[in-house]
Amino acid sequence: MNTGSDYAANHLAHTLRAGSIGRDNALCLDLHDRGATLGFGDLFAMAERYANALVAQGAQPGDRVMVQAEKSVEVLAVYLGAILAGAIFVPLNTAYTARELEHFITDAEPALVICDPAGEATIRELARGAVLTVAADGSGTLADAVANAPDGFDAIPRDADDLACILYTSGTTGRSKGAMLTHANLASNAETLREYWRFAREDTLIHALPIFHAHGLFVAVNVSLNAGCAMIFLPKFDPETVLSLMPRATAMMGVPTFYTRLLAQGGLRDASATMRLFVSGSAPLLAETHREWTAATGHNILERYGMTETAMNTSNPYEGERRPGTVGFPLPGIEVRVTDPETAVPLAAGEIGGIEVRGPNVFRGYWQMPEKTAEEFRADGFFITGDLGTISQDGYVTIVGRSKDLIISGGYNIYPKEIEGLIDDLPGVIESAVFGVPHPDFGEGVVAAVVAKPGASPDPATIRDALSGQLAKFKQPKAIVVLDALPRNTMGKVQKNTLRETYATILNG
Ligand code: MLC
Ligand code: AMP
Repeated sequence: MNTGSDYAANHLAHTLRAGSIGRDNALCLDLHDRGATLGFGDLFAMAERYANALVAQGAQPGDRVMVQAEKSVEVLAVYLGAILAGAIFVPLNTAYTARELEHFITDAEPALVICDPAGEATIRELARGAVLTVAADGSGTLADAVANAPDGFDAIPRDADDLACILYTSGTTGRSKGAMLTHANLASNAETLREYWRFAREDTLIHALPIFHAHGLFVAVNVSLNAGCAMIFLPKFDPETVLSLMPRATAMMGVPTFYTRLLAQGGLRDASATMRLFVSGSAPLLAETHREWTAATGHNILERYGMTETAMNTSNPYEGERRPGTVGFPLPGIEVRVTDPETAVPLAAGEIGGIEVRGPNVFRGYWQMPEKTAEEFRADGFFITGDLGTISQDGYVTIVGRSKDLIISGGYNIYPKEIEGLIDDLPGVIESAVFGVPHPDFGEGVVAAVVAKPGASPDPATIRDALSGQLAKFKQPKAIVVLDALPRNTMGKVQKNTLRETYATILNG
């Protein structure tokens, strides 16, 4: 079967097929856990059948197709099928609870939700549209729908400015916003990164990231498909498995936790002999980890910087100095500036200010939130990232902090406000402050300081229990301390810096 001949009218599908036209038998996916492989022709034929199944379930162009399911080739086929069908793909973290899902479903109004069989009852209560299931092994009602779907699908025409995906990202208000990414946002970033990082059909990428976020989907999957290279597609990150497969690969993309966990394994120098590129992002990579990795493998990790709203913005160079502690240069075609957060005036090299970005990668805005969108853009089109940084004389961008109250744990973003809101509503609690402190495995970990009402004694175990059904596990505090009062400055503002300093080592042991 030769698919893809008429993807030209669908901007993103065309880009994702570009690397494999005429190479249907070349290896696309090594599904190591299933002991199976797929060629590019197999994957795109599968995607076309999925597109037919999605349409049969009522997914019209512009409709949202939401997925909360374990990583699998079937979920990948839903992504590609949704793009081919002109629908908007909306992936969700599998860790989200029913409380969190309610908001996403109400907000995105999906025509179809695809979920794990275990979550079906909950989703059916929340969703108005069709619901199908898919388990990690591919079984479920989605498989039945696909079995009844015809082969072959003419890609629905989509322009550069049409929406391809909505990715939810939390915010300082505690309410998640849907970032609207267009076909051009994703296609341009895939092509830019493929070229910048020299991805080619000879490559084999270890893919151990989740595919419900920008890193695993827009960077790892889109770049590999655009390059026409193979992926060893793993259900999750397991350091031993990754180490054992490394001799078959040439590249890996990961969050810093991947690198610190692999460093603890040993045997890296031999295992990495065939590798040409290790990319890190989504969270700060400690300069120390960068150096330890170089010492252990002889490879310098290439650190880059991105966001859900913008895909990738900057990258250390492929050739040239990969400077530890920095995120490198603006990618080709993308402008990055550092401005005074109050006046928006661009700052000189070396000065710390707000990082702003403009380019074909920058999203169209937040789904159904025009005012919020307007707040985050300057009049000249630069997007205000909420990250604080500097640009050196020789052009390297360094992220030094965040103006947004955000914790990044193992590459996942956590907004304290959402957790504080839930804790403050618990009986016996006056108020709380949630903050991040160093965590040996996840970089940062969540800590909650709680102030009890007079006479009440909410103990950490009760608070933990109360949060467990409400919040995704990665957001739940790894330590809870009960205080008489929160530290405040003279203006009455809670001093999270003081809390961070006081409890800096609480997650060490
Ligand atoms: C798991 N846990 C976490 C966590 N991941 N807690 C805090 N932060 C995390 N990231 C919880 C588990 O629920 C479990 O709880 C305990 O911690 C130990 O879990 P584990 O089995 O050791 O974790 P594991 O499943 O191995 O996951 C760790 C991980 C994973 C690092 C592999 O978190 C991961 O894949 N992270 C990648 C995230 C990512 O792709 N981010 C990109 C966003 S895009 P308990 O209580 O059961 O013990 C983006 C833009 C950009 O940011 O620039 O890329
Ligand atoms: P998300 O909203 O999940 O897409 O996360 C985006 C945020 O992750 C950015 O705004 C940064 O704060 C952070 N981030 C991404 N890459 C890096 C990096 N290499 N170093 C430091 N922070 C990063």
